Amino acid sequence: MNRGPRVVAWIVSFLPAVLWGEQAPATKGLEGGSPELMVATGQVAKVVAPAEPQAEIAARVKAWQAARFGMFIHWGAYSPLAGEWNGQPIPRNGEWIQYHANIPNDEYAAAAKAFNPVKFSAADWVAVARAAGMKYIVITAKHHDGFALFPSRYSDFTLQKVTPFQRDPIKELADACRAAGLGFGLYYSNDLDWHRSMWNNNNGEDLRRPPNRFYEPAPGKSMGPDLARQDTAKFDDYYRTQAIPQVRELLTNYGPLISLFFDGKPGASTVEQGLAMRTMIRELQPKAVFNNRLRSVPGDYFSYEQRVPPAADTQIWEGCMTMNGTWGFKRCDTNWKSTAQLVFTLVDIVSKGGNFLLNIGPTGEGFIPEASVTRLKEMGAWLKVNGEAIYGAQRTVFGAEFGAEDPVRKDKAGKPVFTVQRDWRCTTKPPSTGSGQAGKLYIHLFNWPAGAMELKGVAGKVTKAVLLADPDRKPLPFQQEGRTVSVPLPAHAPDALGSVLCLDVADSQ
Ligand code: FHN
Repeated sequence: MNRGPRVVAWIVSFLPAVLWGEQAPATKGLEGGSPELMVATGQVAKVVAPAEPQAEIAARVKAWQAARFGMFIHWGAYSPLAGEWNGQPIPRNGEWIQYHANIPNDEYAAAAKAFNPVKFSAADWVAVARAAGMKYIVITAKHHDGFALFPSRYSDFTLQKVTPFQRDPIKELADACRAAGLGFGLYYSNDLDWHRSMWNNNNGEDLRRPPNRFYEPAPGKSMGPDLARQDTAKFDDYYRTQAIPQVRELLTNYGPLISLFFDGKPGASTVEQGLAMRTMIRELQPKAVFNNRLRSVPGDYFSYEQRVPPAADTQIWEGCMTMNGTWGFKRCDTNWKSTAQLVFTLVDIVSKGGNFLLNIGPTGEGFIPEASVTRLKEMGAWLKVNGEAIYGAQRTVFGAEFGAEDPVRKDKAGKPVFTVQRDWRCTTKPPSTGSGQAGKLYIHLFNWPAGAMELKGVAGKVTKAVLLADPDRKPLPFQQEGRTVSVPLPAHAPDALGSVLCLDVADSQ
């Protein structure tokens, strides 16, 4: 990859941005090869264009942040394969089947012909998301395999061109979301496109491995593109003739979008390319937010993946997570997280200032796995009672509830081990100025305290305490001494998934 001069030029001209662009999270707990690790450890030059004015970003993300809970959908040519190739389950994620089974493009395209989801119903998917209490949906318009779910003019590898299925599921889903009052967002794999043969991994030209042999990188090794072998001329051609025109199609043909989830890898695209994308997004979809994974421009929010930061994160962020172990459907992956884990994760994320984008991987016929539907229904029932503590809620005012660094134990990087506490979390709503309406502290209790819940460091005068699970919202007795508040509680938690104690707080004692 001969990006040396271009990267150096950009580093010089954007050095301030590099210093205060997206802060690469500490390397603690980052899996080997993860993009952030590649940047944090200097494997890849970190070059970003200047961020846009923070006030503009804050205004743009407001409605998206208030939504707090969305559905991620990974659906594509990999879905009918169900994580199996030649009758064998592949390693890792279902949507990476072409990579892990090292399937040459022509064979993969032939297999894609079987994708004919005649039973797909956008209305059914939206109904599941609504019942779950989700406020927006983000679906993979094109993943790393290059297969587009939408009828793109800029690729020969689309659902409509290679399968009997002539409908446009992206349009149907966009319309169903709008009819149901849900936000609609799109995922686009901007830097990886195996069908375009611009990466050495799995583009049919990969000489390192015999085709159709299962492949898994060595532990800690990146599964991402081998940037050292990236063909820059091919990549630039792809960006100009496909990535940018396809994103323009998505920004133009599906109505107002709430968000764009890019999935690029650090160092793959240039700042010029990132700026071209950002300019087009701002021009065509001024209200849409996009994440940090264009990589060469900061974006509006940071995407955490499969993990929640140990403490509240000052960035604007969204955590995306699978419900089992794979994004794309994989028949043999029955390692489902419990509803209790998913509710805790939702609360944990919101208490740290983030949005939760929870994934489903529909089957090749277009059905959502029953195990996902069940969990989503149960999350929706919990949110029916406790949603006011999530939607429009902000991060905690405390922080000690997350846990603490161990005074003795160190991790592999020699940093103190963070011991996570899971007893309770706090989400908040500030007093609305002028209306005299009190602020709210929502104390989410996962480990029901014996006797009373005691809170230290409460700034303000508590005027009322109720349990959201109490349909009558009967006021609970409480004592306040300075900044310490104690609320005697009933003997048993009203909700096994998490019970919310709501404190009204006047903003001065
Ligand atoms: O490689 C992809 C993966 O398949 C999935 O789409 C996730 C979702 O955020 N993103 C990449 C892994 O970081």
